Amino acid sequence: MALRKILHYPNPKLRQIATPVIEINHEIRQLVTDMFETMYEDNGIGLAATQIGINMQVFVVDVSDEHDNPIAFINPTIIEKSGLQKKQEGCLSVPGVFADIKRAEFVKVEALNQNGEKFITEAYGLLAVCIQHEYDHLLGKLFIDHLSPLKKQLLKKKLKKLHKKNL
Ligand code: K1U
Ligand code: ZN
Repeated sequence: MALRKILHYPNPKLRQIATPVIEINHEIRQLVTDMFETMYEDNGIGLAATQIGINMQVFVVDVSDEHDNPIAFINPTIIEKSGLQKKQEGCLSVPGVFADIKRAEFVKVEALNQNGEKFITEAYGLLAVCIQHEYDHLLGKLFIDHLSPLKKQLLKKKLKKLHKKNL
């Protein structure tokens, strides 16, 4: 097992569109294991391969308090969504920034697991938010892209200041 380095905004790799996984082999299973380890280490509830510089359609989530509900999604497709909810989001690739984002209340997702088996999951609440957040990462989209142009501008200024402070 190995911890992977998480890329931070504005790294251009975060804007790449992930490509489907062709074969679920030992390398992919190792990637999924490392992604769970990295996500738990950083106190995250989700992590997309894009965030560690790997341009493949893979993300992991676990919104449980006990870290006992890990789910890996390979080549996911959101096949249904409905309703609306507004929840505060953060992102391991945009540290120090939190914002209320509107997302669907319910999603139905089809994907492959680490064993290459197709599964369908239905999610509400925080799990639905997390799945949509990670799915966006695979499309090169960040949660701050959902903000109004004005709010995004203000955030960009804050991020620049934070970046200078940490140099
Ligand atoms: O993709 C990521 O950067 C992980 C991100 C996922 C996420 C958080 C909050 C709402 C939607 C998606 C995080 O885990 S950031 C960590 C965090 O802020 C958080 C942790 C536990 C519960 C709620 C938020
Ligand atoms: Zn994120």
